[in-house]
Amino acid sequence: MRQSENILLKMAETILILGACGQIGTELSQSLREIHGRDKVIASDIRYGEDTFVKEGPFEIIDATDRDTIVKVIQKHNVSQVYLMAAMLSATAEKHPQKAWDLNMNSLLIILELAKEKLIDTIYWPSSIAVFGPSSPKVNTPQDTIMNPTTVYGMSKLAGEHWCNYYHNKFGVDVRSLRYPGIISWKTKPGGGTTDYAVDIYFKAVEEGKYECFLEENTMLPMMYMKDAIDATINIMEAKSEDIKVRTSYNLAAISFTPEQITAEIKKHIENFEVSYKPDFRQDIANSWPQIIDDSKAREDWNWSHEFDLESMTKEMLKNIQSSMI
Ligand code: AKB
Repeated sequence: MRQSENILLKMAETILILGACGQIGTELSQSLREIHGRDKVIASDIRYGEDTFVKEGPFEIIDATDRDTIVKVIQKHNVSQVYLMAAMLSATAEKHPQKAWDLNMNSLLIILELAKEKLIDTIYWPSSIAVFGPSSPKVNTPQDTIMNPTTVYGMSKLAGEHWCNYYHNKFGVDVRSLRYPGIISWKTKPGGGTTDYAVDIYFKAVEEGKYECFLEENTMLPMMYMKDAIDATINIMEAKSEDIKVRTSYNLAAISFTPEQITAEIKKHIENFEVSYKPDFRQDIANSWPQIIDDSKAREDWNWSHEFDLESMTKEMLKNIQSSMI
């Protein structure tokens, strides 16, 4: 099948997004509505979020662990594709381990079962760099390597990846996944992650001219601007099934930097910006993660490439935060 035919087929799909009011879900809903049409994308979350744009189209209240409601909504709207974006992130999950495990695992198993039962055709489920642990190589972390995550979030994502692979191999479920790095955006703030500092720092730079960072100045982590994350997500979902050779989850990378490096970049625009450091429990989480990810497999298999570096992302972030304050 030609790529254009493949895209046309995909555009005929009705999509359900679980967790549409979260940081990535918000912008993903918007982008998918631009591609597929407003009424073809059903946004949903456990409660109404603050942003109005996800609700500029069909919206349903859904708890991602409530199978009956999910089935009703799928049948009501004739849904064929599900993006499962609901999850508890690394820092919050360390405070509520059992709850995090239940949410992150049960929601995935429900959706995988629905695909096995042929109620839906395709699933997108995000994994994370958190699947790696202290014994994984820190630099150019390969697609396949020692993993051993030490956080509940990482454990749930690694187990989830293997469930995806299992359902694909055993039942032919078309599930696709990316290991997101820290995602940086200005429309909706993240909540409960270890990489969240890299979003907060921009807001505090514009709003207060100072920031207290919860990670040490030399902690390097993999990051990505939201536009690249959305493009990657849409690209992997539009790729031909036979090009998706990894059915656990693909390494995905763009930039890596430390708090000190992002501060220096912000200071090029806001000279008097001051940052102090007060590391907390999130430092241990960050120390257990890779610094630079090797995503060559995604680049080879479905032509992934990123656009934004630290300099261009910083310009975009500061410009957009400043204009949203007017
Ligand atoms: C987190 O910090 O928990 C997330 C992630 C890297 O998956 N942003």
